[in-house]
Amino acid sequence: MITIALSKGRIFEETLPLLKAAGIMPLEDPESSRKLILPTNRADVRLIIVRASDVPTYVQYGAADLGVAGKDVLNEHGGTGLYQPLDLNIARCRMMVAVRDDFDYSLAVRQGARLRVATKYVQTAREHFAAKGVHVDLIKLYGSMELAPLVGLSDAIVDLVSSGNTLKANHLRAVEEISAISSRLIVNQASLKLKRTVIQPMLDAFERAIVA
Ligand code: PRT
Ligand code: MG
Repeated sequence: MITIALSKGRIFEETLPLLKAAGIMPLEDPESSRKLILPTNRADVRLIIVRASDVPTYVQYGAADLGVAGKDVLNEHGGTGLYQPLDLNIARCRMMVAVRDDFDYSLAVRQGARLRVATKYVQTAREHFAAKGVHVDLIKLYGSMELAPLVGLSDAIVDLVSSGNTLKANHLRAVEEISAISSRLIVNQASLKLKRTVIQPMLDAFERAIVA
């Protein structure tokens, strides 16, 4: 049995065509089904539906053989025990630093001010500001980072931006790009060795589908 961990929403939607290219079709839709284990047309392949940030954990411990996770999530997880053979080039966005429209970020940085930064991506933010030599107090949040500067919780946020509409609607602006983000296929290292004859053809099919 091969178990593939996915999160609902954009990752599931954008992974479907790649699964299809590998001949794998889920028999139920996670948006309407309450099942967390979804059978597929292949008796030897099942999908499990987990939170986006939990995908690397399931694969790391071998509870899933494969998974799809954003580079943002992988950077926070650290990648221990994971093989990352393919950039699937899906769920693309950018990791950005953003501030209120009326906050002079470059002045604050020039003056060496200590910045308060709210984010779900503490690891990413710590690395980014350390590399710039900017002193920050990091405040861990679990969502809706855009609110933090509006109510005085922080001077800046580190968050994902795709269309930019959420920033705009909240009178925020992006001031720095930290990195481009896309989702990667991740594979449990032991699974790859033990189940190579089944997993390798899947990887090959995904790779052909990405190029196409
Ligand atoms: O929602 P949940 O708390 O369960 O977890 P999650 O938010 O990590 O999962 P999900 O499914 O929302 O995102 C899964 C993955 O999609 C992320 O790990 C990213 O790699 C990727 N992705 C791509 C994004 C976005 N684009 C994105 N725009 N993840 C989140 N956003 C959010 C962003 O945080 C911000 O609040 O959308 C908002 C901004 O969007 P725009 O279009 O207004 O700029
Ligand atoms: Mg989300």
